[in-house]
Amino acid sequence: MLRPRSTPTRELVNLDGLWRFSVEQADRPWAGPLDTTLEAAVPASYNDLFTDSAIRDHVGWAWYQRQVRVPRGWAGERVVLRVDAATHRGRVYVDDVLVAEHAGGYTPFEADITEHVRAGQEFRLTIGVDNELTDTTIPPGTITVDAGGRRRQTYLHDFYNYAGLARSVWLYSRPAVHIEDITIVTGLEEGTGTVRYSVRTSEPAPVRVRALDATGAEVAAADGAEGVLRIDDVTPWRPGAAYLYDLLVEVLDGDRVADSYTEPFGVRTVEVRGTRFLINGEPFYFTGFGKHEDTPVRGKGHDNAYLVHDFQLMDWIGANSFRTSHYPYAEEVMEFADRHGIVVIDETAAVGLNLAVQGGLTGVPPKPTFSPETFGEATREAHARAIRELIARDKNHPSIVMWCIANEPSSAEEGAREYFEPLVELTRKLDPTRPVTYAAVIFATHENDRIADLFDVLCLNRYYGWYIATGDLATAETFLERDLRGWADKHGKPILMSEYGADTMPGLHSVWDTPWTEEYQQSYLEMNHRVFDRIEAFAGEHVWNFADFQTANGIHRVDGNKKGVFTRDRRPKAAAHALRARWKPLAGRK
Ligand code: GCB
Repeated sequence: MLRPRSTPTRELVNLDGLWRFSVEQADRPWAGPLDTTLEAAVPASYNDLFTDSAIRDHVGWAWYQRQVRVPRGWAGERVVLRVDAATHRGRVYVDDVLVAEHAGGYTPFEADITEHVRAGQEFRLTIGVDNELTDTTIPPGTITVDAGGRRRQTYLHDFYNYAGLARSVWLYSRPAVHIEDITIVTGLEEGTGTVRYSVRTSEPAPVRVRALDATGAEVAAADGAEGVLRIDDVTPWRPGAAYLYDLLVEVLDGDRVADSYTEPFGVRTVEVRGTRFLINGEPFYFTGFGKHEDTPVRGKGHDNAYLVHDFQLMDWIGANSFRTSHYPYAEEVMEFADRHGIVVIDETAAVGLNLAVQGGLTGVPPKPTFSPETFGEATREAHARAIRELIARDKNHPSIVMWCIANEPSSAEEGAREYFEPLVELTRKLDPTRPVTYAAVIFATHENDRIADLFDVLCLNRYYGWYIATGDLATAETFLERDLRGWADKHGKPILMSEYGADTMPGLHSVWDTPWTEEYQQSYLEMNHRVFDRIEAFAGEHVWNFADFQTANGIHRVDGNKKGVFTRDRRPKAAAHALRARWKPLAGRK
């Protein structure tokens, strides 16, 4: 799905701002003006905006509404409404008419509303957003009713179930005959870049494409909806040294340009060879974080100030990459990574497909994770849709070098292979060019995991010294090394530590190995690094987490998860300086 852009043939109106808001009309199909005095900011999760816990903990539909005027110059154009994300399910009404419905909280959807609006006139736009998670949503969850009759949402993932319109809403115009999709796949042959492109149009029409370099000069051109462009003396897109070209695509109607759209792209290749992860044929060692979209007040609301600042901090600390744990991030984030040479592992929202975590450290599930009664056919369908929508949205970003299709599924359980095999196949069919991975939970060992061989890279989440051997780093070091060597010896694939971390209260200090202190976080990371450096197959390290983040309440959480190397307001803990000392020089060494 193309991102809405202003082009010579398309106009764009941003609908962010203050919208009327209510959770009162809860489950009623919407009709009519909203009777409320509340206003909610868009983009933002609604949960932390208000002081009312009934809103924060609300389970079900919430309603956003505003008036929108269609620009008067849009007569004769198609009018499209685009919602960047409605978490987790959205319904869009133009006046009283339902025009779109979408499940999946982190991918965009749109509706052609031309038949329901008039250029120059206003209409009432209502967006319903449902935050419910069930066995058949991605991510999954369970709704219970408490003693007081209130509905409660529980879930198997460790971040707060923020909901609402956390990303932008757009109104845009496009011509009747238009470009629907563009796919770009690049290659490098000595000094020449190859750009395989394919353009889907709303109806058969002549297509012309031109590749422009960063100065706007034309470097290649072709006619036709599919083809290969060759760029001589190409400047590749490199980690830390981004270079973007533009693909200018035009649909023609005789001599007239009916539609025009510009898609940026970078020329680079990605490949797994043995235990190496190669970008442009050169070994790449990942340094960085699992992140979250999470800030005070806004929840998961996209914010360009935090975007810029987070990337500044990543640069300061020497991080060359991050994983979009545990859901697709806002498209602004992907575009920023493209422009600044940051490498991304792009993850679906399939987090919590694991009932074994309910068994605590025994790892024994109270009931099977993969079964018709728990996560079965319908869950897998929702998961497949999440993969399709992620790849459809993100396939052209040079920064994205790998798809991560799940975080910590119960991969050692019966049924895991049957569940995952078709999903891996689907991912490869949709994008044969990028490696595929999943992040393996600690209960999945090299001995009992049933799915690792289906994937290209072993991403391991390990917490020795935190959840296991708490406060005993010597034992933790032995356990970790044994665990990692087992995987390395068995699979001969690159290993990336996709999570390792220790909760840390800023300001808490000790001369001993005391969990929660700033010193312990540092010693914990150092212990991990000693082990990584002894293992040949290591291809990278992503600390959990970039910053502290909000979670559901729990006795093991102190106003959220405190494994951040930065606090929630982005101040460094002591470990940040230690990481910086390791990572800054690493770029040249590994
Ligand atoms: C994990 C999860 C992550 C949690 C983290 C933790 O394994 O993937 O979502 O936040 O552990 O801190 O427990």
